[in-house]
Amino acid sequence: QIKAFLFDLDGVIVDTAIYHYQAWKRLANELGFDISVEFNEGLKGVSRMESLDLILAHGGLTLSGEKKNELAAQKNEWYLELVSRMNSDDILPGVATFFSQVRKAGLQTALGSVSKNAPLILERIGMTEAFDAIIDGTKISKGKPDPEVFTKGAEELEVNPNECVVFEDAVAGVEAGKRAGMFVVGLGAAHVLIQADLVALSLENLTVQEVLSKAE
Ligand code: B16
Ligand code: MG
Repeated sequence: QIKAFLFDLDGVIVDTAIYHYQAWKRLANELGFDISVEFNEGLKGVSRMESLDLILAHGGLTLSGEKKNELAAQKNEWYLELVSRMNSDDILPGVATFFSQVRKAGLQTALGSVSKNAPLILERIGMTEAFDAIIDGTKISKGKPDPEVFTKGAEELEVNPNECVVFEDAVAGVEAGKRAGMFVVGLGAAHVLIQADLVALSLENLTVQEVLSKAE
């Protein structure tokens, strides 16, 4: 029986992927190269430092740990400038309706994000109270596709992995949910999120009953 829904943040509740992309692109450009939208797909759900490593490798650069910390801090500063303008209008379509159905169904909720900025973003959009547990980048040591973020979520809610459904838009996140032993709903394109148990375009295209009927 399903007892909890675990949600990714970026791409599921809000679209911060665009801001991450803009900030990383700005950094790459300053370093003398560019990153494409396609390349950015591979950064979704990946931690800040791992993302930087992928970007530097893409640009053919090898830098010292000190320089990398500096660049990661610079990217985060640009990212926070963009995020600081967010408000409840940035909540993705269908999220509010879906969450009211979740509550009516008596399910528990957790956030499973590898972003260290997740609590700040939840505050900005006024959704902190919507979650019974919040797992963010400060509580984990490994980013997606490692299952840690979702395993910790289940632990905090005191439920078993097979009682959880994960909602994810990223390839790495879907893999993390599967490795945690959970039912995974992929939000996006079915040919991209091939590991997901169920795929829909967004939460707007789903009902809680539909998810429960497939997951149970
Ligand atoms: P930060 P999620 C992830 O969030 C993003 O998808 C990924 O692009 C980002 O690098 C990562 O958080 C770390 O974010 O730099 O804010 O700590 O998808 O797990 O909600
Ligand atoms: Mg995501």
